[in-house]
Amino acid sequence: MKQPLRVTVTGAAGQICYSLLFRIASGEMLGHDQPVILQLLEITPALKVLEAVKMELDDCAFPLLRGVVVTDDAKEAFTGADIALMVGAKPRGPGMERADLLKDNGKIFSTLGKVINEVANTDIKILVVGNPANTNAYILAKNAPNINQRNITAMTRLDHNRALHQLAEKTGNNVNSVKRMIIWGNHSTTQVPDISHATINGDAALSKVDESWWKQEFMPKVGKRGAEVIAARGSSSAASAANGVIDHMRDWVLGSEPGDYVSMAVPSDGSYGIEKGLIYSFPTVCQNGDYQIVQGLEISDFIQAEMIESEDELKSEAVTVEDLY
Ligand code: NAX
Repeated sequence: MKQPLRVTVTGAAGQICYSLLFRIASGEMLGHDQPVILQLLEITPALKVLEAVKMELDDCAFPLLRGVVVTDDAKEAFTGADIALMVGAKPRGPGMERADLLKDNGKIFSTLGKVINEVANTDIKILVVGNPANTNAYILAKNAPNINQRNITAMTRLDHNRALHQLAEKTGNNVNSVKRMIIWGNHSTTQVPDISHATINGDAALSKVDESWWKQEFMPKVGKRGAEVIAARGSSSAASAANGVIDHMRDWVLGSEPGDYVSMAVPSDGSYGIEKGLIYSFPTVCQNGDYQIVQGLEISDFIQAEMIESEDELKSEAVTVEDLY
């Protein structure tokens, strides 16, 4: 039997985690032969609810779950962690500007970045989910210089999965017949859901749909899907976000499907002209516990302009929060 991996999860008493934790404990994220210890972090007022979540985890009698730590002490939560899922953040309140959200949540990620820098394994794999996810990851990275910077990522896998479904539904196919979907850029409405390289049962996706559909319906639909769910549900996507976390981390650790791409927001290495260091969503392939940005894709002028708009948004977000790093 393998040694247990320690998985730190922040915001563990929240909506997303109520779906996420049980799937990690059942082996869906790291494999059905991989024991785990969950190290759950919350703010003090949420500890009572988190204790109840622990009771339910205990009551599932998951064979792979070797321990659950419940704490409001960030040092305790990140010590020895192999993986960190950074879900905890404040939701955007009524009348709150994006800049206020950036600053408020940015503070959480500068504080936790410093703690991670001090106590975590330097090769810890980090996924930021709490919004604004890309810029929170950027702040975290700047505050955690000792950590392998490649391993500080943000989630666009939910956007990727939303895009797979929309294209599959439109063309009357199963999602698993759609390959090489790409989300470029920021996890925001400037994201670029790109089907230029996608295939459906091996055929070019662009040959199966009208240009007007993918530019005027598909792209805005995917970009605004989060708001559509909020309008219908009264709160933001939770189970589908948890599923995105599972997919992102499972593929990173265990490998993505050969021949397919998965979208991950990762520190730019300058690929496709994107400013180095920005946490930008790229098509990637994962193997041996690492990811590589897919290189050499031909980019149309239309997509290029969209990619730059999303990059510009990330640059301006970075300026808004520059006092946090
Ligand atoms: P909830 O409000 O249900 O849960 C958030 C939890 O974080 C709360 O229990 C809160 O006490 C905790 N928290 C706040 N500050 C903390 C801190 N400093 N340390 C530890 N825990 C802290 O939100 P939920 O629906 O679970 O969503 C969590 C985050 O995910 C939000 O920022 C949300 O906007 C974001 N999302 C990101 C998505 C993505 O694709 N990247 C999609 C879904 C979601 O919108």
